[in-house]
Amino acid sequence: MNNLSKASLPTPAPRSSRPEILAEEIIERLTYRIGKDAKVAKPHDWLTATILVIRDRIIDKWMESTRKTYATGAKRVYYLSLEFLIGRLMRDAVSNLGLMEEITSALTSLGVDINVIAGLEADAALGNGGLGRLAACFMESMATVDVPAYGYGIRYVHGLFRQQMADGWQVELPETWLAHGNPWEFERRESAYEIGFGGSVEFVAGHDDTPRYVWKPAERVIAAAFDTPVVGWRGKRVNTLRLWAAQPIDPILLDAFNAGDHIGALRESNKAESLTRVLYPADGTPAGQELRLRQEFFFSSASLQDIIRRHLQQYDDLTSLPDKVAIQLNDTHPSVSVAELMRLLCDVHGFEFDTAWDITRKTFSYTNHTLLPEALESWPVPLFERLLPRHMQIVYAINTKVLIEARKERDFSDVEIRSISMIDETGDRRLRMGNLAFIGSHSINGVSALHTDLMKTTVFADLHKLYPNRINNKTNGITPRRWLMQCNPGLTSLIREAIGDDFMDDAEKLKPLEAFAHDSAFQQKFAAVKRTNKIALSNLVAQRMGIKLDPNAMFDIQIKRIHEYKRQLLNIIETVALYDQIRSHPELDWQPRVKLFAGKAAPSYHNAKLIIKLINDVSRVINNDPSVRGLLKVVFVPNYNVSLAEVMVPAADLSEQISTAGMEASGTGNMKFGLNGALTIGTLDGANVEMLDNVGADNIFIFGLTAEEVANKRNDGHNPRALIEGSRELAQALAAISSGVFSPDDRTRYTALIEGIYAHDWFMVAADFDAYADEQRLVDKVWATPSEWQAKTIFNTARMGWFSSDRTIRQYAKEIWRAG
Ligand code: B1N
Repeated sequence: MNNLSKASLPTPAPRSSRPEILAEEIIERLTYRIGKDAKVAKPHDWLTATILVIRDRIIDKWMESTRKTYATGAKRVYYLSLEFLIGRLMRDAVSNLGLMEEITSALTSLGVDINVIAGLEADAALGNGGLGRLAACFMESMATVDVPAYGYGIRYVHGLFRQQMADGWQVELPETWLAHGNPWEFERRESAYEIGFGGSVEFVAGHDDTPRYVWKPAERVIAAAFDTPVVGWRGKRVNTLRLWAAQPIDPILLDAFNAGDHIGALRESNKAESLTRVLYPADGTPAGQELRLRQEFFFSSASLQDIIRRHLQQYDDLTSLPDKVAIQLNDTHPSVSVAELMRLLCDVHGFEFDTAWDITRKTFSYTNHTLLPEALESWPVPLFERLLPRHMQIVYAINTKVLIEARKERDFSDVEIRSISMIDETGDRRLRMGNLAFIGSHSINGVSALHTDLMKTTVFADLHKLYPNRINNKTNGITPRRWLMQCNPGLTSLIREAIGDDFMDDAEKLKPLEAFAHDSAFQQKFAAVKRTNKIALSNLVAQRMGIKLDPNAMFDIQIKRIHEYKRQLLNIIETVALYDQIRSHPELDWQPRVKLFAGKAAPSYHNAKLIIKLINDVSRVINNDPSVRGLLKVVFVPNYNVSLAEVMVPAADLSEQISTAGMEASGTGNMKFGLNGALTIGTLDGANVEMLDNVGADNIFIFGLTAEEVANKRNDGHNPRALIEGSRELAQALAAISSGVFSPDDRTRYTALIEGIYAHDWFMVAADFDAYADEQRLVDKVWATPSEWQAKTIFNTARMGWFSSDRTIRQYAKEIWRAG
């Protein structure tokens, strides 16, 4: 089509937001898109029809945003992440478009309850935990602060597994978010790329006689694009989340089929599609299988080919790539991109190695999310070389360049050279993806102040010495739209009544709420909102688990992945100790508590699964003991996901953020709770440190060893046995668990788990126990004076605005991307 005929095309009329029109359109979609009569339509049909109507309101803004970026020549930001933990989209989209009242009333006029259909939407659980949820918050904030951005990831057919309890044990079931179709996504058949694996590298003479390396892959699959719009607050900008699905080059091998091999005819096709079928359920635990490396390369290559195509279409020349493109690597999972961009620039687009290297480093930046040695990705060299032979050559070439620079110009020692090398030679040779990402980027950021400091002194100490200006901090944030306005409408209304609407556009404008902290009428209203949220959670728990909760009790909540460093074990051991105390001293003034837990364990993580079982065992005993009835309850809520968090976070009085200091890079659940007025009990770890700075020492319960003390204890030798013998409460709780008080059916179930605490106590459970237990009694004391508790609660909400992901994204845009 030529431009003349394009110019004369009719443009669709802008969509109305009047409830009558919305209602009419919902019926129209139901009839003509879904093919259902309103009289027999199922709730799911109403949901799909409603989403289709909302989607139309997004599309106009989406196209407008894309056109604006093109017309202004603005820099585009690409966020490459193997995970996007989105949750449900409908409420988010409607609320950000400012159409909540209109859609609600349109549906009401049709006899449909928006809350009922909203509850049917499947969670998009394309992530494991904090890292994936951060990517989702960032997508929403980039649209909100008007950064032209694309998220790139994988369209997993099965997201994070569903967790069920069987006799208190975690059982994993497949998750099927696409079962009812996905009305949010647009398949872009024109945006498809070939992705190669294996094969060999040939050295050929190019057409102008310059020698070129050419990779001849043995296997190829197609990456097909699926786009989901991401609406910013007040619908300002709509960005794109582009997820790749693997498809076979040939859907069926007809020769084989005709020869009667009906299964073999589909083998290639199945193999291709299995590439993007499931999300790896490991969070901070290594997932070192070949399929994982294939997934990483698959989405990296597809994204880079797409970025290059878009850039060339507009600018015609890749020399300007770093001026117009910023690529953020979300941890090392997409870090093979560094080698892939080099390959595309040198082998496909004819750049000299040094020029390509300059472009590459200026284009990439990398976020590190963990320092745990076992979570740092590395691949066996033979595996990497077999799958990506050309990339292996490029990695060696880069490594040579860097090591020579370090040795010749900087006089680095052998030890330092070994630590900056991309190849780890301590055992079997492995490619260190963290070093590749670091070396290939102009910016490397940590996710909290403490974590960034530790990066400089631990894993990246020598690379930091070589490139001292690259490491910087960008403390994580959360979107206040989902994590306050949508999940806690009661609190949102109350804040609006008190201080007006400014905070809705700038979370730091929650500050004026401080003035109400000691206002007893306001305190009571704040408490009433909390109580309503606690009743909503109690109803959910009653419905799903048949357990009755008392909304007057303190709701003490720990929700996050189950991991030894996050110390759910410390929490449950302290719960056992409290149980003993209450029974020994029933005459004391105990404050009623409900201890709530939720979270998934990596399927292969034995101790994490055992900790879930322990929580359930303890829960059964305590909840059935009449001597603590009304004072203590323990609940493990199954299948933690984003939607469950949206109910639990607003209902919390106390937020447990008790990781071993130095091990939680940031945490983001801590921020969600604080914003919703829960008080935190926590260690000086990750972003807790900055929460302390922001809310003030009077409004947070900090206990335990510092990161430095933990490191010293580990170096100088730690004697947990002696410590335990000196702490009666701890010793008794450990003895009870270890001897089978909570597992009469298998008395040695927890013996080895508890023995680990006696033997080495790597996670400092024994070392921190007394400080934790004492702090919990202080929590009780404050809780006993409601006006005091309420004031602290209000200070938390008022002072958490800095943790908005809008602030984080503005810092990335200004200091790393130079965009927006
Ligand atoms: O990233 C979050 C932080 O708030 C958390 O503290 C941190 O633990 C989390 C391998 C990870 N770090 N590393 C991972 C996830 C999946 C995987 O396969 C590692 N997740 C974090 C956001 O910064």
